[in-house]
Amino acid sequence: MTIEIVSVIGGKESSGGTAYDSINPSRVDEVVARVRLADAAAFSAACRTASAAQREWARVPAPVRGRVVASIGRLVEANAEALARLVTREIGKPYAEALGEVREIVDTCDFFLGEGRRLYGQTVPSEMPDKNLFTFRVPVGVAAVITAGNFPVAVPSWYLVPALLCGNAVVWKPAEYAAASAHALYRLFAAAGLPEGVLNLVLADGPATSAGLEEALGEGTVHKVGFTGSSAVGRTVGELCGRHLQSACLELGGKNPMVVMPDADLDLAVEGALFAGFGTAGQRCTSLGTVIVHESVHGEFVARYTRAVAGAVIGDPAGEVLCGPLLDRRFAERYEEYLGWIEPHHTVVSGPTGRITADNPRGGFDGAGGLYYHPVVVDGVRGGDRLFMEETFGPIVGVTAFGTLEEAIELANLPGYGLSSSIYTTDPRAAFRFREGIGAGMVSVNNSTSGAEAHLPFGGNGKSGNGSRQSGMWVLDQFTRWQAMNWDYSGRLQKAQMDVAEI
Ligand code: UN1
Repeated sequence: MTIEIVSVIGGKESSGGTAYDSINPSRVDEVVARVRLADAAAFSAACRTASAAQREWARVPAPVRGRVVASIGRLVEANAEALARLVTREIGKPYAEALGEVREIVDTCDFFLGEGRRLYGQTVPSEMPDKNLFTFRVPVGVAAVITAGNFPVAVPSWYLVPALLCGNAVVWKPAEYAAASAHALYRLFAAAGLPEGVLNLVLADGPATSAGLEEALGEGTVHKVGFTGSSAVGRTVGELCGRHLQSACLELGGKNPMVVMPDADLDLAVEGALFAGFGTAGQRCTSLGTVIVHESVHGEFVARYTRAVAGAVIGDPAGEVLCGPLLDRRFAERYEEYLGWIEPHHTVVSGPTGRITADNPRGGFDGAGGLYYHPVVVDGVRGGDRLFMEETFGPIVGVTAFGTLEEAIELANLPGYGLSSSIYTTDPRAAFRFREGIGAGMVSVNNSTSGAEAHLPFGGNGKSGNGSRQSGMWVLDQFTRWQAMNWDYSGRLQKAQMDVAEI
């Protein structure tokens, strides 16, 4: 069944726009949704609508906004399976993972519904008598939220839920190739009782979004941008915001390392490398980039990893598979370019590479018109190789060997990303030294690089982001600003720094 979807601004469906088909990557000739893409003017109009609606929304008491968040959570829970099925159909994410992704929205709502009753400010001692100091969290205003399609519903909820809870209005621009999933989530949010204009869905392509965003920033109708996507686009978004003195919360790419120490449980490490490398077809920002394995266990690790990859089930994401198709045609094209980064001094230990087709099948599986690719493990990558340094969004993992922990840490930091990282060891000293030395925002010990829980700070450094953090209470600093208040009841003018009380 093909559905027709359009942007929703101020509660009204907007007509017109360029036609775009969101396809099923498991069968590329199946259209999931016929989408109308809005232009830049529609984007900036949505920001004006949001700006007008935000003032009233900010006056709704935070505990009441928390109740709306609670309703969103219950509605998502009640529709979890249908939403997960749609995600699987539209982006090819294995159903179990899609259901987990929907669960992550519910977890996010559960966390923030209580925050509506906290959203604490502080009382702060004054340096003068008869004077009290306070802090308040105030909403930023309008948040423009621009999200990728690899997590088409959970990652948007990381922005939408806290932004709305804090009293902001939102203009949400999801990835076009995940428009149907986004639209379904939008409808659940709207059904929870948000006033019109508080959450707006704008379906648009990149150029229209950046032109519309620039206009809105210039008009002063956007006060925060939440962006999840590539490091290259993130840089542009950050520049745009900086020019208008607004800030962005950037969640960008990763080249996430996994260090395997000589004392590691190798089977556990292999299991972690299999999931982080090839779950979601390697298309998480937290997916595994390179395994950095101690030279004494390198051969054994590669042998076990190769066996595990050979046995991994790839196929229809509606079934029980590790790896489905790539997200969309453009990701498949880009992934084929990454395969060109394999160099003569590398050894493809999992092979063959490329698309799974009748001519290049995997076991009996011929991919049947889907964007399915062989999982690739490349041994012998070296620091400085393109494959070692740059994110490859897809099912390809590099392996390299190291001698000392210091070397491993240096290699792990070398690509200059800093999102997720992991170490497998039974030695707590190695684990803590790794944590101290690694530049990543997230560190796992004896667990894979992907699969962060929804209430820890999520985010990266370096090429992975601008240090902003999503999730948990830390994201409140993205969607509120601190307001300081002082109240002097001395009845005279007490001057700070000049009238400090003496003892
Ligand atoms: C992403 O790919 O943008 O930690 C987010 C994880 C997931 C989120 C990934 N919870 O792998």
